[in-house]
Amino acid sequence: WRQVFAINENKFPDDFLFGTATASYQVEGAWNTNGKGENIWDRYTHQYPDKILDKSNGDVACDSYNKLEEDVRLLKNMNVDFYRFSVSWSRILPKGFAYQVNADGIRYYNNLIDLLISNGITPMVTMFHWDTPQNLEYFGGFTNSLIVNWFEEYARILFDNFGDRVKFWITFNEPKQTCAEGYGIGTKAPGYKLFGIADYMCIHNVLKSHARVYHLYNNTYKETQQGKIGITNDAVWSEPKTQSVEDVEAAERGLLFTFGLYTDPIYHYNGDYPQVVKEFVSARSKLEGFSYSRLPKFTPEEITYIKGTYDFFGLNHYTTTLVNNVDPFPIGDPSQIKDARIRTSFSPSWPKTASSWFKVVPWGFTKVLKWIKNRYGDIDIYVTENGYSDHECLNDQERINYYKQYLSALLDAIYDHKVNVKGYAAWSFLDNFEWNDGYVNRFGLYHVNFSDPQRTRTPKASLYYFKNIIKNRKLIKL
Ligand code: PNW
Repeated sequence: WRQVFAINENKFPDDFLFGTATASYQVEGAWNTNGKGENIWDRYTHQYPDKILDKSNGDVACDSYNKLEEDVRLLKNMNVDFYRFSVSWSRILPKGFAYQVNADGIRYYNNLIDLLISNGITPMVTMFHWDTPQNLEYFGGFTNSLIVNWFEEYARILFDNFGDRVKFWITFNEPKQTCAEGYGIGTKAPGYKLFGIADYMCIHNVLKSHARVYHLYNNTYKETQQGKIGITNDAVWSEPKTQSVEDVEAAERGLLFTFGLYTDPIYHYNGDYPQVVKEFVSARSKLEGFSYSRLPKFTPEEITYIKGTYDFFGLNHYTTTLVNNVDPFPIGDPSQIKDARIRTSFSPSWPKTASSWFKVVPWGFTKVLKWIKNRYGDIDIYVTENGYSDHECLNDQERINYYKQYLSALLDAIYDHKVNVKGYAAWSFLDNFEWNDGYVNRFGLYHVNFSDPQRTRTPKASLYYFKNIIKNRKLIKL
């Protein structure tokens, strides 16, 4: 029996789907072409080039807007089952609002979707991957609760135009990055710094927007269009730094603050934010002199409205941190870290990548998948991103090693812990605009030459490796 078990362990389930992923601002370019409106990443990179490692921007990026035929040919060559891409809100609605629809934007995504489908590739579409129309940011973007209406109007246009062919919808990609980095720490667009306040306002509205669009789809489109809808959150596994009770609790609290906060209201049986998050933010707010908690409260009706609004869960996973408990921080400016009373670090033994936030810890992937199943039940999980960053290179053996180890950890979750993982998307299809790291840090399976006006794509060694896994539907374990 051992032999049979060993074979099974290396084999992906028969219905397992392989794909690869990108996002509009990171690959499309054509930032002001054919009616596209300005978005917050256009504004941020143009206004504050110093915030980007090589002072670059996504004006041209991979020029995927103009290279759609070539890109689909490359995807076809990889043999992927699905391609995950995002729609640029301001390419569809240049002003952000629904009164002006850009016909060229509709045309572009129609062409992409049609070409994918005629090549046997399933489109998986993210509605929002961080690029809010600039017009909406003037009014507070995701800190304004009216965005629930603005997002619903945008989603309606996507369902009306593409829903006949798109069967996988992801409302938001990683609200944590939008909210905590965009409005809290201020390192990502729109670059506001009101940590522990604006980030909580943001997530409150993201969750309501997600639920509104889920209900819109469910009530109006699902019967005829027959698609699935979910959200993608990113989880960093939190490993206790020591086995002390305090650190073990702190690691769990770390996960609830960095992941449960964004996931519980939709996926937890009771809905709402995690109890420990509500308690810690409320207690800290009081100490700081607030007469209310900085974490907004959902009404019982809102909890019910948001709870269960999913058909699947999208997980982005890259890395792990060590977490330890800290005594209450001195009173000063609020922050989510002070609310959580945690400190994070890396073990010096973990292999580095090109990205400062990212070390290689494959077992963290198994643990986080197991944790998700324990907390949210036996839900369908699609890994919507996982991948490795290096500097420009074609013979990317470290990336191959990363995929080998992380896919092996994923198989452990499937076979040892019965986690229902249905698919996996490698981040990324192409080297692309890696946000604050510009074009310095690369995640692609295809190399892109950004100094060449043609943006020539060249397969890396990892492309051949990944292609082989897709072909054989199995992993040769380390
Ligand atoms: C994701 N973390 O962001 C994004 O969805 C992609 O657009 C991005 O290119 C990719 O990962 C690589 O950075 C993340 O700190 C950023 O764990 C940071 C983390 C996770 C995901």
